[in-house]
Amino acid sequence: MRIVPTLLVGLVALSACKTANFKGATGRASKPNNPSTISSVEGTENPIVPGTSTAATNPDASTTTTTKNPDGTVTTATTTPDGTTTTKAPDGTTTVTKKNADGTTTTTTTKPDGSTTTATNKPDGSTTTGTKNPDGTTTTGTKTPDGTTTNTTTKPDGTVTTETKKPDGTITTETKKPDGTTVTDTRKPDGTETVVTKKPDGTTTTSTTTTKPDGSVVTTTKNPNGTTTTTTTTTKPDGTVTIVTKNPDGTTTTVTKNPTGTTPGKTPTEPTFVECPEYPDRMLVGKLYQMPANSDRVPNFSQVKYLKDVCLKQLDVIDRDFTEGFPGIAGLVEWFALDINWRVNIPEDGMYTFFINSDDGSNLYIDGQLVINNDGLHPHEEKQQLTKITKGWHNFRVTWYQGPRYRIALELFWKRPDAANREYIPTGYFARPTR
Ligand SMILES: [Ca+2]
Repeated sequence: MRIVPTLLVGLVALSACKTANFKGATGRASKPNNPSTISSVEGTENPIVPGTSTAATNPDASTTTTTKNPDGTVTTATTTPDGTTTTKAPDGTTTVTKKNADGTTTTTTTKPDGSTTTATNKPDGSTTTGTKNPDGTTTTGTKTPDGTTTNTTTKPDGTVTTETKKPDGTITTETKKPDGTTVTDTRKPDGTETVVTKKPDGTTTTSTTTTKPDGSVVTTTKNPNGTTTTTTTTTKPDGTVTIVTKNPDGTTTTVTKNPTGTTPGKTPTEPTFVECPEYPDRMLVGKLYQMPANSDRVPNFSQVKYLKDVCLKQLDVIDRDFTEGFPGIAGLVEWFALDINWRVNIPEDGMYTFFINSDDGSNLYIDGQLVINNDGLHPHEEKQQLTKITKGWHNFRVTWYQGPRYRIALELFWKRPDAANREYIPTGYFARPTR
């Protein structure tokens, strides 16, 4: 019976592609099993006792170890005389581990969703992995003994992204687009970020962003024509943001914004995103998620990290810099997504035109049906749709994400039947989502 936990540990290690561990485990498991286990199953209908494993030698001299897991599922591992092991896990994942003549070990994992990952471990300790996903993207990764990891992702449209992480914390992301544009983004542990954009026409733009000890952020951009633009963004403790731009012609532009993004002189309003209060109950409820950098669309919310619920009164975020973050998460200004739900009491039957303007992508759903798709990584962009809708309560949902800092926009308008102009949907028609 002692063999069982050893085998299970080996299988867990295998799924993490640690071939060395797996080799040790199968080496033991392929020996004749604990005799008491074998004798206990002889003559029974089901030859496998829960929580035990049995080993059998096949006509081709391979050995199959069948393990019945405590939950009733079965895992099988077959080892051929040349040392190749094939494991079938209860979830349908198949793993093949092969020792190659050159001393490397190759582990191929095929998941039920059709994705295939191949990992090669070399004797020098380096690892190379390759993954083919069902959506057509392929990812290859290497890890060298010094700790540098490189991941290259190729999309069906030909875009190739290579991310390199060095042991000192420097992250370089190089994106080659099908049109020939190359964007290289280098982030150092001290917060310095350099973005070099090379266009097919040979022009190069280099933009370096550094954070000064006083907290101000300075971006220096070398334009293709040799001129330089310098932008200094300073955020005061009260949330006021000052952006000073030194233009190539020697002029200076200064823009000051209060914490809500409006310029002084306008009536200051409350922050856009607040903790959800008990009252009033007319607010929109947004589930806030953190998403991976370089995402190019609204995420599948089941695959990203949920952070918290935040509330907002209206979708009236005019295109602006977003520097204030969220209540309790002040630093979150990029690579986040919101799943916003509320109800709208439509005042009369008729044809309504909805307009959604966002930076970056967004989608509008009414009663679960996609009405406007404005998705993608883009500056503020508006789409509209004429929609027939009946009087009474309807479930509204807007999904939205913010790509790289700092620009955001999120506005939803309607034009009522026979109305001359569009407007934000008056908050008097709003209620919280039922749930
Ligand atoms: Ca943006």
